Amino acid sequence: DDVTLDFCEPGKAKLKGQLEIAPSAAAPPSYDVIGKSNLEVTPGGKYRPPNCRSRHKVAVIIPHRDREAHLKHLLSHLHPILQRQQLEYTVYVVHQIHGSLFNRAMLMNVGFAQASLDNNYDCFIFHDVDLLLESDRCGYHCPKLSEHGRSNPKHLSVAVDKFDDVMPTYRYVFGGVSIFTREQFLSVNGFSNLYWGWGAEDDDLFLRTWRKGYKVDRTDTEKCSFRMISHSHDRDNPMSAMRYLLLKQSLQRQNEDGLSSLRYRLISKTRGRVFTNVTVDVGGPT
Ligand code: UD2
Ligand code: MN
Repeated sequence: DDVTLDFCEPGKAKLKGQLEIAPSAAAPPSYDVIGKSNLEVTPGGKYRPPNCRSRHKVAVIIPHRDREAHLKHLLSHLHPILQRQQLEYTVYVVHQIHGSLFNRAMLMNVGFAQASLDNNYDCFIFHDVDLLLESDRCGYHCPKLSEHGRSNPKHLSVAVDKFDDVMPTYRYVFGGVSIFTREQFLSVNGFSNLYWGWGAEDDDLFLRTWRKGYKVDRTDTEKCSFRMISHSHDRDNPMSAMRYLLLKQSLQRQNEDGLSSLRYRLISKTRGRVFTNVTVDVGGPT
């Protein structure tokens, strides 16, 4: 931390409000182009405001496989927003190798663990690769440090415009984009590691969150709406047949299944021009 600088003033952030979103059918910019439009972002996809001290140290964690076009769209959209919001942040892309079913939740846990090895982030944003924010007045951060003690995890993607159709939201929805402080995420023991394939890992996290005495905060998220880039079901992410069974046992497992039982093989960790890439083998269902 540069303690010689004054804290950033939210009122001085140069926000734009409603944002333009390029049609997702358009070809995404290359990483090179994204880098050139974000010259203050340093290798690994890191940024800190040059003239003030950020109140937030954020790690953005994006689970990924075979969605590179979406990743480019997201990075080119998100980097400028996070800089305008005066955040100190790093973008982590956690990439699962081929060979088994996709495990979104486990990739989030890996992202948390790997980011924590790099820096003392106080805030973690778990972010689908295909969600584009529609207004930069939606804050990508945790409550202020002084409020951490009594704050709740946040669900940001309350309104998702899915392929020009509004996605049904239910009270316990927690997928898309969610935000935890370090303490909150440790307290719920992260995500479950057992959800292979599509579905319910986000509902599981919701239950874990309530079980540890938190509520899911959506109070200041009226400015947070998203556009989901059009996509079909991924070949290696079929709907999980086990998902409801797993969900039923969720709370009995919570303390043994999660960050505390996370095992994976780190294949590589590299600092790319606009993100830190963590490639992992998380195994497969046993
Ligand atoms: C919903 C949730 C999502 C997750 C999912 C069920 C919202 C807005 N989204 O999204 O958070 O809970 O249901 O698992 O509520 N991914 C890849 N490669 C793959 C498969 C998935 O990169 O082959 C990643 C990628 O970041 C993607 C995310 O996993 O955005 C979720 O998968 P999805 O987009 O197919 O799921 P979706 O849109 O039904
Ligand atoms: Mn999606």
